[in-house]
Amino acid sequence: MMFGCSRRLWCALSFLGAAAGCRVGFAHIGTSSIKNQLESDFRKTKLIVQRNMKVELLPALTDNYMYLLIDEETKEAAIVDPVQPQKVVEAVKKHGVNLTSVLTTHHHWDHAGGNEKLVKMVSGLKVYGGDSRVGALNQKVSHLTTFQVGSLHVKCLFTPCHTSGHICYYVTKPNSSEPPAVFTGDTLFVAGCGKFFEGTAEEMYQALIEILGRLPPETRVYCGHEYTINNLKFARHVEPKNEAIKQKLAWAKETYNNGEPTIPSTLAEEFTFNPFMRVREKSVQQHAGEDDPISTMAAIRKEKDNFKVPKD
Ligand SMILES: N[C@@H](CCC(=O)N[C@@H](CS)C(=O)NCC(=O)O)C(=O)O
Ligand SMILES: [Zn+2]
Repeated sequence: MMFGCSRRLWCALSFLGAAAGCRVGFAHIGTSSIKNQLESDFRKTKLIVQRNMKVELLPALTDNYMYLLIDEETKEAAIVDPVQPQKVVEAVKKHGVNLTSVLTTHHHWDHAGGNEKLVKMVSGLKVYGGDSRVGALNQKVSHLTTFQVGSLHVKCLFTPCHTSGHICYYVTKPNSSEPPAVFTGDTLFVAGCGKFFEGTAEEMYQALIEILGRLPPETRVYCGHEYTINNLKFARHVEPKNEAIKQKLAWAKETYNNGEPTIPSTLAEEFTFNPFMRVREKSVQQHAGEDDPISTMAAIRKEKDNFKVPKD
């Protein structure tokens, strides 16, 4: 019931937000910040519990996610892309953990825009990132830099394209049989990928296929935005006969309508329904009218940039 109300009000407000005509930095505008507030209050948090690590999904703004990563052994924690610091501090308190690290995927406002405030609220934070444009950065990382959050191992994966300094964070617990986690920011989304603002199709191919695609298939994918439904509608347009896309879309609609996150997926799943991870498949290449994976990547990204998302 609550959902229906919030959702209708959101639609009205999002029209006002769209009329204001802005993208990055939109939360500074009055109507949009009300919209952000409503939307992220409605969206539920979700806790993924493993024996050695917990990940709490914290919805932020309209469709962003922040992630609280907890090492169960030491109760040390890290936060990924803390754009709304007050919510982070509340989650840290609720779990009774020691927040030591900020993992920043890229410098865009909707991801790194809370860093400066958070370092004032919590002392001694290590702020990781791969781009000097990241606010409050004090631990600059590059490809294959490693560090720890308590007993958890974090490996930085440099995936330039959406931005030229984008980093994904791959997290494992040594000697554990449980699935690893990868925080993919705006490089890999569930069933999609980020826009190529500062890079090329070749770089996105490298990121999705050669780097992320080579992680263990059971790795859980925690991405920067709740874009799953729109991404799957585009995926269906690319591959109308793909059953994995149809099934995932039906599941995502139901999940989203319950106010629940559609995240995480796994890398194995992504290879079944994400067109940008399927650029080596004949069906995707034929749709694009291309015969190699990188030209296909370029063509479908361009097509998605102009795709009018159908209502159903
Ligand atoms: N299509 C987005 C528009 C916002 C946008 O451009 N998002 C950026 C990340 S902040 C992006 O890379 N989107 C990927 C895409 O639209 O395929 C939406 O559904 O709201
Ligand atoms: Zn973003």
